[in-house]
Amino acid sequence: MRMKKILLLTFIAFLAVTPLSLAKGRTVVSNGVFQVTIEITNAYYFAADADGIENDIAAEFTLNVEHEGMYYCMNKVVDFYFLASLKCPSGYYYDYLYQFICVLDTYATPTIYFYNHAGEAGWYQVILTCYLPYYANYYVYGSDCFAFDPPGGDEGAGGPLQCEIKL
Ligand SMILES: [Ca+2]
Repeated sequence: MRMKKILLLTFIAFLAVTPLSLAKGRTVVSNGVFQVTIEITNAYYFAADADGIENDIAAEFTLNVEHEGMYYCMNKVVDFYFLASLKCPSGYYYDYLYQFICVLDTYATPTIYFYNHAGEAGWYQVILTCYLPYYANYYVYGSDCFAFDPPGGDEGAGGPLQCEIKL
């Protein structure tokens, strides 16, 4: 009994000291015909736009779109949605919805830029969710998350909030 308690406490202690930046992984979304795999590989802040303030966030991810399953697909074009979300230390969320249209088989390493969003000190989370069509009016979805703590303090607000994805 005592050993179980020690093991449980050790496990909890391990979870408590695991950095959030390690909590990342590959996410596979499949509708039985197409499979989309996403993984946020890195996220950081820097000065990306003309204001010169280090309050811009970049999140690099890998995107792999391929055919899956036994069904032959005549249409080689895949159409799906990406929700790019940024959670700030204050708890505010910024969500940007993108439509992706690509041909099979696609592998890309895009980068999401959140301009002028890093105005607070503390931990940020980038969450990328893929919505893949599944029959009419239904979607299958999956998310990948990357947490990071930009060094330094409060950089303050800069220009307007913008988001873009560059391939
Ligand atoms: Ca900026």
